[in-house]
Amino acid sequence: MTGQRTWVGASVPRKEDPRLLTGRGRFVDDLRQAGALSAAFVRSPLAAAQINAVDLSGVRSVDGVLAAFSAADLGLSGLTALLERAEFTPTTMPILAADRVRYAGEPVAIVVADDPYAAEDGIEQAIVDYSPGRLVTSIGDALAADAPSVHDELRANTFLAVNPFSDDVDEVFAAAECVVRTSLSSQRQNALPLEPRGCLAEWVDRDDQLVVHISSQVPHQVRTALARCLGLRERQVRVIVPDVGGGFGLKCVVGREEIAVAAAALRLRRPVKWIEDRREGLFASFLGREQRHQVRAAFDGDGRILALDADIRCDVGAYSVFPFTSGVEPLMAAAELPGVYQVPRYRARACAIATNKAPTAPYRGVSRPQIVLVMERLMERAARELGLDALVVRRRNLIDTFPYIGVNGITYDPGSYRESLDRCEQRLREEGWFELRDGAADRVIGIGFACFNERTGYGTEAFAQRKMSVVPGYDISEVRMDPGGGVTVTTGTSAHGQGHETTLAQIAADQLGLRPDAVKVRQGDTDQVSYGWGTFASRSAAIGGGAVRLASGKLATRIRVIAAHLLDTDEDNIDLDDGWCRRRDDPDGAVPIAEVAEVAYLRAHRLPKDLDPGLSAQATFDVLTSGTFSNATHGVVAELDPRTGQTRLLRYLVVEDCGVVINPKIVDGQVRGGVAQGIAGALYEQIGYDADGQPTAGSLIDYLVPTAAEIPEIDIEHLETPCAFTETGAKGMGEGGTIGAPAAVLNAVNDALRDTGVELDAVPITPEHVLRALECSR
Ligand code: MCN
Repeated sequence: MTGQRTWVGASVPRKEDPRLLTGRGRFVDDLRQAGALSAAFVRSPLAAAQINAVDLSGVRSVDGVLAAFSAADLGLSGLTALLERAEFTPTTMPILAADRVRYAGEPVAIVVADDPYAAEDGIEQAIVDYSPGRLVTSIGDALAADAPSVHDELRANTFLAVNPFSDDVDEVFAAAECVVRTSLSSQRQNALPLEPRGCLAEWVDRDDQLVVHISSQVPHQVRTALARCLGLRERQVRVIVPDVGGGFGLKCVVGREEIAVAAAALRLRRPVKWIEDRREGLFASFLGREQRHQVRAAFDGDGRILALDADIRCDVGAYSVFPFTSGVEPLMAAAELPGVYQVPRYRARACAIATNKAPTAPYRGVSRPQIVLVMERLMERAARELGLDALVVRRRNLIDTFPYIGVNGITYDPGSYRESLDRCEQRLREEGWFELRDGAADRVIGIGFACFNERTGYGTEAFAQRKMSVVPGYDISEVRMDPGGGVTVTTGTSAHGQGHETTLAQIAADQLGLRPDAVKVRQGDTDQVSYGWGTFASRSAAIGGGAVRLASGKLATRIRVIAAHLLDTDEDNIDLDDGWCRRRDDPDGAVPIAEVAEVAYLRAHRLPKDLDPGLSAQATFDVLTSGTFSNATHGVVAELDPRTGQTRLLRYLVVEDCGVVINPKIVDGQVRGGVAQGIAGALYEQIGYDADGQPTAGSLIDYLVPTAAEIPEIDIEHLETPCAFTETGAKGMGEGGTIGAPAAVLNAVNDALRDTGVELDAVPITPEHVLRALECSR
């Protein structure tokens, strides 16, 4: 046995918090490099236009400006993200717009100056001659017969159109006792990390390397993109990710601005820094979530689903992003729509539509907030049509035998779908919320539930099925012990708020018989981490944690071999525990792990004859199935104010199951943050566009980010169905809060509106929507 399970499962305080909470974190903008210059971007004021000429001579004469480059000056190839499927049309996102702009805010030139103020002054002197063109700002516009093309290569402004499930469902619908429909729409949102994007790039002669510090979730993928765009070898690019103040998916794609900054640093042979400002971040960064779903479901008289027929359209903006492509939203929505329910027949069409708006990235939850909204609305509608209780209808349809192979070809590993719903309902009943709702004649109160699963730990196989040309999946970890017994774990994951320095240390500590504070987790440096795919898709606990556990286990074996030699016994007779290697058969036979480390490096003559000096081990881990599904039920009590139309959440309960919980405190924090983002999507945040393609939210006055005053106390209860095929038994959970919240809130609001005859099926639910609905009953 290698160590005892003592740290996995414990709420170890986050190792990163002392520095982050006392202002001692080091984010990109904290990095000071002698002689560093500042960059800023000339951006298109128009959403669609030809560029006739770019004149930067006035920019270059501004005091403090050192250089200004247009696309022609830099001469870079753009980023082309590929899906290897015929239904996808590849397009290129140029690093700077050359002959055409496709969204308001698109970068046209980069200005480099002594300081950010001079760079901003420089921007104002740029003269760009545009010929405004026709534009499309909605799915409807983009698909119109006479619509202008966002890219000449695209037919009908469609990056991707798939028909992945094509059961002949029409006969089922014709014969079904109950058919319900939903036309669900969700708005465009900004992931809005606290720290905007940014980078600092410089060429280092000594290492023959471009070194780029960047706020990113995917350092190795940034390296590949930089090397390809700049004509360098991968070895000549080092990407370092310092502390990152959130990403939420926005930073798991590669930005064109960062490549332009690196190109400028190469040209000038000076360090160049760019920090996105909040306004740029709001409208010219990567957005997400704008979708329209037309879905019908056939039910039998008992409320069992017979078939599902879905048409899914995603407005993905002007460009396909590297490496995930513009296909990520429609492909995930179509593949995972059935969710926690047993759907025997399924037809889906899904497409990614180009519009003259900022491109989209896979924002936390990626399409699952929307598909859960769809399924949960369908459950409620069917129940209403059939005169059944909506929770009863859910229970009749929940997947209840595992593993379950869905109509979508996905294998669902065991979870607690029914138990989480039962428990959530039971708690809200015991607390008297149903009585309050039914008894308070002078108040408008509703209760909403959302049952869902979260596919996590996508391995190589799952991404290969999506037919990405760059296929993420596995992770590699190396665990090294130094001569003093200290441990460094490298991981290819790249935390940006998730607390991996703590949780991955807990996993290693258990294997090595050490305390987590003896383990340092090193991530986010392509020269120091062997290889990895970064942090997204709630993969780090399941896949990164698996690699860490395997590598630590290998190192533990090596330590036991040396200890056994020193203690004159067999390695099987050695336990690693609390810093010691102990003989099982003799309480007095023990040697400190630190002494084993010292022998391994400094007194190698004491090692067993066939053992090399040093203490390190490496391992790779991948998930070779469809992934692992965590699950949850959210229960919400909402009260509507009939005078203002405001929605106030009185109670928020999450009953969730992410398998073995490595660190309950961190998991609870993830759930709470996720729910807050989900509530933001349900009730507040929206990036709108006017008819000219101008974003209507240019500051945080217009983009309504909820504060602590709007977010209720979030109560969390855990169930635990260990995953059979991850090394730790953990399933991922980093997106679940965001996935379940919009549906639970929308269901609660619709429940409150039950006497009005109005059902809402769009988010955000604004006070206007609520007031209009309430007026129907007056
Ligand atoms: N964890 C655990 N036990 C489990 C599962 C997870 O203790 N059974 C811990 C993990 O060890 C990790 C955290 O919970 O410390 C989240 O783990 P996981 O579900 O594996 O997700 P990732 O670490 O891969 O994070 C990605 C996920 C995604 S996809 C987005 S988007 C997201 C998120 O996490 N963006 C975030 N959480 C975020 N949190 C912050 N603060 N900032 C972001 O940008």
